[in-house]
Amino acid sequence: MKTCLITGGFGFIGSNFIRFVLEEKKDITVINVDKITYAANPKNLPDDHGNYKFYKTDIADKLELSKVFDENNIDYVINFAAESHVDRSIMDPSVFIKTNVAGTLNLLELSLKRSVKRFLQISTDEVYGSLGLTGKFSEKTPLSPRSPYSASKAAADMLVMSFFHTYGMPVLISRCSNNYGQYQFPEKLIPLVIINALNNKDIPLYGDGKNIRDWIYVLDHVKGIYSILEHGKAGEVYNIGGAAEMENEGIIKYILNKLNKPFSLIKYVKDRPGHDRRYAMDFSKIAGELGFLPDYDMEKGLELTINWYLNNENWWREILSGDYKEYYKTMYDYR
Ligand code: NAD
Ligand code: TDX
Repeated sequence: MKTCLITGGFGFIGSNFIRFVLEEKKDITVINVDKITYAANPKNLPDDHGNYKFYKTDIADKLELSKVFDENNIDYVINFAAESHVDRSIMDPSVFIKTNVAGTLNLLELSLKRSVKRFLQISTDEVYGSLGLTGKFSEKTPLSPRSPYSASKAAADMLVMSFFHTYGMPVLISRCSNNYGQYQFPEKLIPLVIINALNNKDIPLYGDGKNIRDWIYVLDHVKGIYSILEHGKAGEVYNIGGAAEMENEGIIKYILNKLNKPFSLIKYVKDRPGHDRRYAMDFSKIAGELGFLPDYDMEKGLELTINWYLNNENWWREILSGDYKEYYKTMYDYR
């Protein structure tokens, strides 16, 4: 039996990853450490599973976090915990530094002290900055973050690598493109479009709508993360991608068509400051070294995602009725 400490396990990607591990990997015990921020939802995981323990702990609180390490013999650490929304980082950057940078440092220090066997940092393509119409991000692309969110993630990546070079700690970093799928918080583009369309509400499209994101279905990301944990080489960075570049306007129109809703719901609004124009991932390294290839194309992934939101209205209606209302007003009312 191995013990894997997973932070941010009640969030979108973390919960999908934990569900995969509990269902598929019977020789792993999961310790989920989550602060339960606005983005977390304990209902993202069933509460009747074995091989699982939860701690309501802030990774930025080193003393509390050290208790988790004291009480468990941890073999692996996977750090999903983060403030993850670019727009929120523009409104209020400080918590991004606290969680994404200081929290990661706490995890690194405690993991080093306990000689964990592998430390996997879940990073993002956004650390590379913004592309023009051509080219792709490879692991050799210099870091050039442009939002407080991506700057905090880049800072964390650098700390992680420093623990490899300075202390010889067995760290790994994955950098993935934009995820979509089941259990994604409605502030992000794809669930926001599905939910607003179902409610016949305006869909805010930033700027000229031509920004491009490279999309990946969350279960492909989960698969990539597991392959890095199992077979990745310590001290290495691995890009993960879904080979699915799309303009924001195109993706919104695609979803509206699927839901039989009119394009007149689209409302062009003021652009996001510093809005990255295009992301595109070269993931040939993980494909060549670890045999990773995405299983879901955009058509299949979106069909599964749209159906999930159609079948899980209670899940998102509960979120919409809480603090999210206030957030939505602040973010969009005067845009
Ligand atoms: P999310 O916002 O849905 O979930 C984040 C989780 O982390 C929540 O459960 C939250 O409560 C928890 N958390 C936040 N601060 C914490 C703290 N101080 N201590 C403990 N727990 C804390 O995020 P997500 O979309 O699931 O992203 C997970 C990770 O993947 C992040 O590190 C993000 O940067 C990275 N990532 C996300 C995407 C994407 O498209 N969503 C793409 C690439 C990488
Ligand atoms: O209302 C909106 N209107 C709009 O036009 C929102 C929420 C977004 N957008 C645009 C901005 C982006 O070009 O859609 C695109 C996607 O936006 P987000 O869903 O906010 O994602 P993005 O900013 O690309 O970042 C995401 O991918 C990388 C995740 O939130 C990050 O956590 C991850 O690291």
